[in-house]
Amino acid sequence: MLKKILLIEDNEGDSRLLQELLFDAHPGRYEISSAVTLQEGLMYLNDGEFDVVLTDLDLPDSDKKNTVTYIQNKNPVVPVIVLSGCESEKVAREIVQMGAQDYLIKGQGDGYLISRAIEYSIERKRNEQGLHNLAHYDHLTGLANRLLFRERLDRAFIRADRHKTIVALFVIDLDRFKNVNDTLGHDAGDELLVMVANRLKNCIRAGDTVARLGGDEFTIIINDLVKIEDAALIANKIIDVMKNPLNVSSHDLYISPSIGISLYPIDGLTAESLLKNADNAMYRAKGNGRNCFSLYTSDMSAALQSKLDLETKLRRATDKQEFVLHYQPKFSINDRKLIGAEALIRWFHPEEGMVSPSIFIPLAEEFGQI
Ligand SMILES: Nc1nc2c(ncn2[C@@H]2O[C@H](COP(=O)(O)OP(=O)(O)OP(=O)(O)O)[C@@H](O)[C@H]2O)c(=O)[nH]1
Ligand SMILES: [Mg+2]
Repeated sequence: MLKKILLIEDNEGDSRLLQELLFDAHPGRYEISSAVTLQEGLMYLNDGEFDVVLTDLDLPDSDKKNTVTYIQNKNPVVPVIVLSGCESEKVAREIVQMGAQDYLIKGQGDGYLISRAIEYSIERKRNEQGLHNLAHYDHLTGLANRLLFRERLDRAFIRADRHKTIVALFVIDLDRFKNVNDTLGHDAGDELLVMVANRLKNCIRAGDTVARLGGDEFTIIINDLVKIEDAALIANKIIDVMKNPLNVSSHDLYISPSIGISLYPIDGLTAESLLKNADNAMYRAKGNGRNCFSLYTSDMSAALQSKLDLETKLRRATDKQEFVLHYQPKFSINDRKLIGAEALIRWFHPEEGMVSPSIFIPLAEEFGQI
């Protein structure tokens, strides 16, 4: 199969020799584009697809060590082989350690050896890429996983600082997803997660990231937001696209999302705080009846905190026997007799006194303590 090579070499003689050696060894196997400066090489990488880049280390517009970094920044998937004089072999070896796939010493070896280095580099890069994918992508949906999500989020912060824009972080959890697993099985659940992933991908622009953090929980990083309102627009778009049924195992399923949103730098400056806040907002969306979104507000953590405190106290209250029953007698008006009593539960808290049932009953219900 024809392989496309980008050769970046400022010495015309070296460039011609290498092309001739490759041609003699394997006529017609390689198509070579040649550039004489790094800038020209990077332009080639912009415009076309290459199977491999061969680059000289001593280019007029670059220093030895940065050449490969520039190439990899432009195209992270293309394998790179460095060409060095024998006096720079040590540097060449270091550069391979930094991420180039191989090096060749000019004037050593024939076309067969160069060809072998090329094939081997392509193979090696493919393996590296495979390992990279395994480590960075969710195997079920193909979305970014938690690791890549964190890398992208850090990059989004830097970008937002530079451009004075906002990053929106969405945490999306599917509503009652357990029902799908329980009624149609885990495989159907998996199938549904893949379809949801594809729909989410369609809601965002190329520079944004959708990730699956695990289970039925997804996140989206939206870059370059100018107005906060735009985050709400995108959230509504997601809710809308999820309204159409998904066909899983010949069933039409309806699944809705609950979305929590936090914004950088307004709601937090670190990945942890932003994620925690988006999570809290997502729980509020669940609490508001699901299939909706909620923007994080700073009072939310205070409200949430006092709710969590109350939950803890409520759990201990049973052990400490802080609940008391008050009996309200029932009289029959007709025969003026006591005919029974209603038992009313009261929470007598040692510090806070009598806590109203209108506060603790809904909480106890929510926490499954009733
Ligand atoms: N099919 C499938 N199910 C998963 C996977 N990972 C987690 N789950 C299930 O996803 C469900 C997620 O549950 P939750 O989000 O807590 O609950 P839910 O039923 O969606 O209800 P709410 O989120 O509260 O609306 C659990 O039942 C998990 O067992 C997976 O990879 N595949
Ligand atoms: Mg869920």
